[in-house]
Amino acid sequence: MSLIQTLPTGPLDIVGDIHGEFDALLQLMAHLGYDSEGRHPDGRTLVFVGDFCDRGPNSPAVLELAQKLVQSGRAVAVLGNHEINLLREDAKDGSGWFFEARVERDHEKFAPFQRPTLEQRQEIVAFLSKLPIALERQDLRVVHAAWQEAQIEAVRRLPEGSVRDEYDRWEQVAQQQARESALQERMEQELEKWAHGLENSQRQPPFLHAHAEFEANKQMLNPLKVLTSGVEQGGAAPFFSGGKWRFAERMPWWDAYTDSTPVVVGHYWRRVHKIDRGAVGKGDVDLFEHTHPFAWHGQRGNVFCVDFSAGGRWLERKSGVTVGHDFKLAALRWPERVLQFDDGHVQGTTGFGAEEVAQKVL
Ligand SMILES: [Mn+2]
Repeated sequence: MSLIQTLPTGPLDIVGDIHGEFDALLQLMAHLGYDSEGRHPDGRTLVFVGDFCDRGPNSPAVLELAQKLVQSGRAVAVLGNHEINLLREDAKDGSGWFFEARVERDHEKFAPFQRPTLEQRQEIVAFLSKLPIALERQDLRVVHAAWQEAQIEAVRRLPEGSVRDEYDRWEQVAQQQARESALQERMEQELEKWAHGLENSQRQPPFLHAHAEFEANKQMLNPLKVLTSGVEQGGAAPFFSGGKWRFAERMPWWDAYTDSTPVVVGHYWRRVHKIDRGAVGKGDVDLFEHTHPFAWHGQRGNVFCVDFSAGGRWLERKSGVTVGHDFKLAALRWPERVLQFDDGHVQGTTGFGAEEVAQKVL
């Protein structure tokens, strides 16, 4: 089986990035009308867009339930960038629930969080190793971050289970290219001149050109990376995101998406209310600044980001405000195009198929 697989037939409920928020997932499933086994009286099927884990209080329980639903054939799922980090043992900000090396540092920021037993760890890796990168059928496409035709075609040729090895291989290619083109040397020179490193949020580095070039190269070279963490290009100013200073910024790829098939993604931290992105460690450009919270987006109005930033709930717990006020878990019901939120709120979406191109011309 390929890493690009077929979506089930019938009506779907496409669930956004969960990030360890197990209670929100249970609430959402109940509001959608699923029982705990994932059965729905109207024969609907759950679809997960990835980013099940990291930051939130109970990633093991989320993954255990997802595994149960997927293995019983009652749900399908694609990998998010956070699952790929886990598979590659790349311990990043918020992954201390899984990685020993990160526990202490993450405790301060995200605790309390459940950690998996040895048996759960093995189950998690076995489950994630088998997930596809994208799902498709005639009327819909689902991928974690970006639907890009060339990268989809490259990944279509890769067999199920090959994500970790293929991803590692591309990382090596990027590093080799950097060494051969002296980019690596220029990056080292940049770091010699900047003594504070790239993980100190209080110390903003100058724009490091070689770093920007390397980040963008590394991102765009690797088809698995493009599909699961999006399209990037060298930015104009350094920004702090995901625990480190970065120089390549996310691009709204949907503005160049001209296919007629709608795409549903997660990943991009959309929000219902205005949130302080810097406070949740997202210092980059807000790609939804000029998009209505419930609107379809992109050139043809046929792309929808269903990630409503549940991954920021740790901040609400820390600051003592109502958990879930700003950071929500949502599902997009298809073909109805209605949003169901974990707090019970139901919301229609707007602008599907809107002729934004024509509007821009006017
Ligand atoms: Mn993501």
